[in-house]
Amino acid sequence: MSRLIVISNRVAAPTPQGEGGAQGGLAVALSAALREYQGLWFGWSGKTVEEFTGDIEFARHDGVSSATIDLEPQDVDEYYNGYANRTLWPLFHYRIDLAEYDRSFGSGYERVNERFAETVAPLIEPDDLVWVHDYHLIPLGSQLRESGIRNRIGFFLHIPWPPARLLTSLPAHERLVLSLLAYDVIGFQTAEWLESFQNYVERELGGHCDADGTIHVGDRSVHAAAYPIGIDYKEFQQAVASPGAHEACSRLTESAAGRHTIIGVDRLDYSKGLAERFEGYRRFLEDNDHCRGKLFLLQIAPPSRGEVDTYETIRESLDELSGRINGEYAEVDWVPIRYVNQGYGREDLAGFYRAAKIALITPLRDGMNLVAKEYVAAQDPDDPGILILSRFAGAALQLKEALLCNPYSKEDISDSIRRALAMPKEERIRRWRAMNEVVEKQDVVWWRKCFVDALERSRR
Ligand code: GDG
Repeated sequence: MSRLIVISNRVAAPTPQGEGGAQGGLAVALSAALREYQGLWFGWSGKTVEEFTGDIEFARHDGVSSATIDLEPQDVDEYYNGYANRTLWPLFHYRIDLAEYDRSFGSGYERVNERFAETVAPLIEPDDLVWVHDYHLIPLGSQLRESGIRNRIGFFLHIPWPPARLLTSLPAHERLVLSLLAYDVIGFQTAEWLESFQNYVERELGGHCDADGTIHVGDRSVHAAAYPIGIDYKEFQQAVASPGAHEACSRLTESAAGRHTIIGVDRLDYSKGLAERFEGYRRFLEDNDHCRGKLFLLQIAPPSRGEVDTYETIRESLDELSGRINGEYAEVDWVPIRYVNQGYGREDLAGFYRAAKIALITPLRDGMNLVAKEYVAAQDPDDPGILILSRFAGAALQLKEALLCNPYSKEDISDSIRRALAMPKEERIRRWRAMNEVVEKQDVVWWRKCFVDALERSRR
C-alpha cells in the first residue's frame, strides 16, 4: 500500500479524546483519516523564526507522524493573515466586499507555497500519494511539479468555490486556477462548488468538462469531483456515550430548568451568520411572546483568527447585539441568549448537543459544516432534536430532512424555530433517521476512501 502524505497549512497533533480547545473541522477530520494510514502530515508549526531555515521538526503522536516547519513573521502576515484569510477566505465565501487585494499578500502566498514545496519534496518517496488541503496551498501542486515530483497529487478544497463572475474580481485569478491543473484529482465538498469550478474552466480558460468528471484544458486533463466530508461517526458516538458527555448534558439540562435549549456552535467568523441568527431569534421572541422564558439560545463561539481586524469587529458587534437582545427581553430569572466565547472539549460538546432540542446552524455560506452532522450523531434515537440548517451550507445537500432555512431572512429563521417547537415526535424521529443514515454511512472514513481511491485510480 502506498504511504499517504497529507499537506495542510497547520498540522494539529491528535488530542486525546475530550481534551479542550477549538479544533477546526479540517483538524478533526484529518487526524481521524491519518490514524489509519502509514504516512506523514506536513505543515506549518504555527511558530515563527526570524529567518526561514527550512529545518523540519519530526514528531509522532497517536499513530500519526508529523513534520513541521517554522515561518517568518512576514510570511505569516502576507500568506496566512493576508492572502489566505483576507483575500481568498472572504472571496470564496462570496464576500467580495470584505476581500482585500494587496500585491504583497499575493507574493507572500507564492513564496510560502514555494517554501512548503522545497522542504517537503525530499520527504516524498516514489510510491507515495500526496494529498494537499485547502485554499492556503492551491499553487503547491504546481510547485511540487517544478521540484521534480512525479507522484500522484490530489487537492481538496474545504470551503466553497465561488461563482466565476465573483472569482474574476481576484487579480491574477487565471494563474491561480491554472496552477490547480498540476494536480491529478481536485475535490470539492459539493456538486454546487464543482459546477462553479467547471463553469469557470469553460468560460475563462476555454476548457471543457466530460460527464465522467474529467476536465480538459489545453493538453492537461484532471479529474474533478465532489467528495462531501463527514465526521468520525464512531469516535463521536463514543464521545456521546462518555461520562464527560453525560455530565455536560446533565449540567446543561439542570441549568435549563425545564426550558428548551437551542444550540449553535461556530468559530467566530462572519461566514457563520451569527448576527443574522441573533436577529432571527430576536424576531422569534418578538412574534411569539408566549414562548419567552420557555427557551433560550446557547451560542458557543470560540474566537478565531484574532490577527485579522474583521474578526475583532465581528466580535464587538456580536457582544453588542447579544447584550442588546438580552437587555430588551431578559427577566430576573431568564436570559434569552447565553453567548459563550470559549471552546469546550469534544465530550462536553457532545453532551450539549444531546441536551439541546434544536440546533440552529445558519451559515451564510459554508463548504460543508460538520457541526450539523455532529448534532445529528449526538441525538437520542427515541427522542431526537431538530436540526435547523442554512440552505447555503454544503451539508444541506446531504441533510435534506433538516428544516432548511434562508439565513438572511429573520422571518424564515423565526418560522423555522416555531415549526421545530411544534414538531410531533414521529416526524422528528422520521427526519432524524434519514439524516442519521447519511451521517453514519458517509462518514470521514468513507470520504477519505472516496478521495484516496480516486487518487490511486488517476494515472499520470
Ligand atoms: C472548514 C469549513 C468544513 C467548534 N467549536 C469547538 C469545536 N468545534 C469543532 C466542531 C467541528 C469543527 O470545530 C468546526 O467545523 P465546521 O465544519 O463547522 O467549520 P470550519 O471550522 O469553518 O471548517 C467547513 C470543514 O472545514 C471541514 O471540511 O465543513 O465548511 O469552513 O468539528 O465540533 N471543537 C471543540 N470545542 C469547541 O468549542 N472541541
